[in-house]
Amino acid sequence: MTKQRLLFVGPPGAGKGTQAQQLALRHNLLHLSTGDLLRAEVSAATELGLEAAAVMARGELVSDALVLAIVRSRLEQQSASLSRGEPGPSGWLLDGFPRNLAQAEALEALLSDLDQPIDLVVLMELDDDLLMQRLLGRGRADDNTEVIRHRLEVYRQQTAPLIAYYRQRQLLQAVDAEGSIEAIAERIERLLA
Ligand code: B4P
Repeated sequence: MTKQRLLFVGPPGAGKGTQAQQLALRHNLLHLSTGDLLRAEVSAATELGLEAAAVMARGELVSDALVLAIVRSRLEQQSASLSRGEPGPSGWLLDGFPRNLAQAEALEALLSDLDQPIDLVVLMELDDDLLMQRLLGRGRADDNTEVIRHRLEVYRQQTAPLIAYYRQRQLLQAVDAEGSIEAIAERIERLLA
């Protein structure tokens, strides 16, 4: 059976969102991007969005409690709908979450409650120069040189420790994120079998 509970980890601009969206479609997985969910809150100008907007614009991480509340409610909803036998995706793909050890530990506890262990953690690896090029090309509000540099620093300090955390649990597989979108998708597909 194909692996169907997946995490995508990697530096900003590695292409997590790009690959996650396509993979979720191909395999009928629930795609949860904390970045997209936060941006939706910002656009809707909710209380949560107002709190997140300034933090995101600085390239820092939004508070763990806030992000966790979002992920928890979505995963619990899906689990409840599965146990009622309703149609819908049976697996999920978390893109950009967790982003630090506290989030990883909270996720572990949540998934243990739901009896849904992680099958695979995909680490997308790319050089800083290429990350910078891709993000400047994308041109989102938080994609300017200074903020990108800060996001890379935040990644190194807070997110990169997840690599050892998941490697130790024998869940981590690294993928070279340089090349065409299709070539990278094929590399990821090979890990799912
Ligand atoms: P995210 O939304 O997660 O975005 P990202 O890491 O910047 O980008 P990603 O790796 O998904 O790259 P993409 O596919 O778009 O985070 C944004 C902010 O949200 C964070 O800084 C933080 O403030 C907040 N946040 C999110 N999750 C959080 C959490 N768990 N806790 C706290 N805060 C959180 O690709 C980038 C560009 O490259 C695109 O233009 C794409 O078209 C291009 N591209 C992709 N693949 C390519 C390829 N193979 N070749 C050439 N270009 C490619």
